[in-house]
Amino acid sequence: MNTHHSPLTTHHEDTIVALATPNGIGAIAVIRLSGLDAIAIANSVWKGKDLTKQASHTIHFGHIVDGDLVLDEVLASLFVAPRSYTRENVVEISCHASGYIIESIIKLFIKKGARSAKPGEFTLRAFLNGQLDLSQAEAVADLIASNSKASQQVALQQLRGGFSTQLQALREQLVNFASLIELELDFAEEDVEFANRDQLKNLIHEITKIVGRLIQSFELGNAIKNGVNTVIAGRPNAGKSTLLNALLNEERAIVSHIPGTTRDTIEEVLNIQGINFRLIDTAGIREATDAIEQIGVQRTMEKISQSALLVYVFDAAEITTEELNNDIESLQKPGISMLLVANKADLLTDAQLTALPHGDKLTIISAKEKQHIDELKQRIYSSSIKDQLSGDETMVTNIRHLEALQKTEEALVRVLGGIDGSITSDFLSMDIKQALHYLGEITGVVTTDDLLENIFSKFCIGK
Ligand SMILES: Nc1nc2c(ncn2[C@@H]2O[C@H](COP(=O)(O)OP(=O)(O)OP(=O)(O)O)[C@@H](O)[C@H]2O)c(=O)[nH]1
Ligand SMILES: [Mg+2]
Repeated sequence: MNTHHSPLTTHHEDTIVALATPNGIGAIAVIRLSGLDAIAIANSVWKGKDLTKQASHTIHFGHIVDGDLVLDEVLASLFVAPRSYTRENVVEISCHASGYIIESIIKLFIKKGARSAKPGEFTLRAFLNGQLDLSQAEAVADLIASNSKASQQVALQQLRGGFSTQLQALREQLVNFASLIELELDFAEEDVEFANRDQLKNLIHEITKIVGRLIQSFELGNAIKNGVNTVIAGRPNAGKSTLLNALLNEERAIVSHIPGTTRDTIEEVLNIQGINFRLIDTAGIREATDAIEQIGVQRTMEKISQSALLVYVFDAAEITTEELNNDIESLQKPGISMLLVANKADLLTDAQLTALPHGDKLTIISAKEKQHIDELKQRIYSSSIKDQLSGDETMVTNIRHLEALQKTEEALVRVLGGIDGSITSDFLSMDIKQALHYLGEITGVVTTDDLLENIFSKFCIGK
């Protein structure tokens, strides 16, 4: 375990190179060089102004040449250390995006002393050089992967500092206490207390409150980042597939009057107000009539148990009150919200409509006639996103952060218990150190090579 920045596998003296834009044909491609020799290496294959004599944050037109051979007409953007993403010298070459040109230029840079960058190595260097803390570096990957307005906003918020600034400040205060308590250990015989126990308790309460709030935010944060698993289930012929199609506004699933039409699950993403809902249409639940249908029903039950939201659809013209109540009772699971959808309202008389059990859990629709579909969408949204999204709140979206926060919380509970139970300073000190350790893991004050490897290997090359 290293405290503070681990040297990891990056060798700082190396200058690294990679394509920063997607592979394939396009208008332009950007090749990025970072490291001590980045500017010198670019200059050694450059026909144009002397790049080593230019100011930071300037762009230059010129040619990349291999001896007498001109490879391309390009633009070179210069970022002189430490004013760059990695805090090293960085040159970005914008060339024509032909696979051949890109490969030739990268090969040329390697011939002149650069080496291929590993996945995430630019961002790793940004972290190791103190440009970003670890949670910010992770936010870079989240931002690239973001596929909805909400997930982009949350990632951007984290990239801008998010909760790490807040945690860092609290952590520093806790460090102070830890050192005072350490001092007490040195004077063990004299039975003195340098660290005021009441102040310590107040601080722990404050941190616990913030940590607790962050842990709570994960449910929503995770929904924003990964989408909400939403299962559409019910009896055969209830109109589940018709509903899926109506929600997507597309004939995605096969619909027929034959019960047992859907056998395998069908998944599609529906974006409602910036949040992705992963809709899963399932096989109708009943005593299966053949082996394949039986597998389908099993799969339905599995999908329900993995979902956050269950949209239970019933044929309002057919179902009996008893059947309805049985279904609701057997499908209700802790941790899964359930919405009731009475379908085929177009077939009902006014008297039948009013006889339905009204309430904010029940939505009456006609999937076939596309009636009240928007109302259902609104309910799907508000059943998962209870709080208003303001766009600037700090939210935990990362399971690694969640786990570190939970361990911090556990350690803090032990510290509080320790103060109240008047345990000795050395045990108190140990629990505080644990809390500090887990808090530090989030921002990367405490890292291991494995942890960094794990995080950055998931990045793409060139980032
Ligand atoms: N009148 C009316 N018919 C509907 C409505 N929704 C669905 N149906 C009809 O009900 C039948 C069954 O619809 P599906 O969407 O295939 O039902 P399902 O729940 O997916 O059925 P399985 O896949 O077999 O479990 C079809 O003939 C649909 O046209 C509706 O709102 N009104
Ligand atoms: Mg179906």
